[in-house]
Amino acid sequence: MRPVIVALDTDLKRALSIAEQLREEVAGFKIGWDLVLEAGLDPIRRISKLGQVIVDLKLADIPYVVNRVVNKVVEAGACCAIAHGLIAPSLEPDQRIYLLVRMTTPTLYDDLWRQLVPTAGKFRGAVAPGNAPSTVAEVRKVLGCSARIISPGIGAQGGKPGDAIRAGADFEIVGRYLIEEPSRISQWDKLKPTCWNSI
Ligand code: NUP
Repeated sequence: MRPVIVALDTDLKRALSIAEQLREEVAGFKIGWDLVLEAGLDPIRRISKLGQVIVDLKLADIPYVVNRVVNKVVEAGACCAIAHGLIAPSLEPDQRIYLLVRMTTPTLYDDLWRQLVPTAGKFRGAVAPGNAPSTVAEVRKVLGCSARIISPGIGAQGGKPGDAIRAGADFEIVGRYLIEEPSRISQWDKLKPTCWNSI
């Protein structure tokens, strides 16, 4: 198993074919709006039979609604879902939620992410930018191994395979770079998660 989560931002047919191809090679898959808008919960049900699934709808709502959405995707087979860090103050501790603390693109998180990092310890883990390894290193320093760190931004967004893991992440989230050419998974052959062995 390589410490990689494949972001399946593509159509369902292609997503299923890539998941079949990479199921033994990777830690899991990430499903977002693309597949959910195409086919509802069905992609979550089908792909979670092939590996662990994180659902990335970047939730940013009141706890009542967030909990209902998380319940639905977990019942469909996902391990967990990603929520925006800005709503962390109103959420109860929840091992089914990954907290987005800073994005791979410029956002207002650039000014406040350090405030959010300690609260990520109440959740399954933090999502931190793999194309900014110094941020990942700082998140790991604060959290220790108390929570997972998963990092997008590798390949199409400038990060190099292994950059985030060497900085302290457990798993790198990779979309286009692997969807275009799944054999690139061999570039993660020698890498291991920093703290956690499952997503
Ligand atoms: O800050 C973030 N940046 C980001 O790209 C938080 C994310 N969740 N993502 C997601 O990671 C994005 O929605 C996409 O599914 C994936 C990156 O895809 P790619 O750039 O590797 O194709």
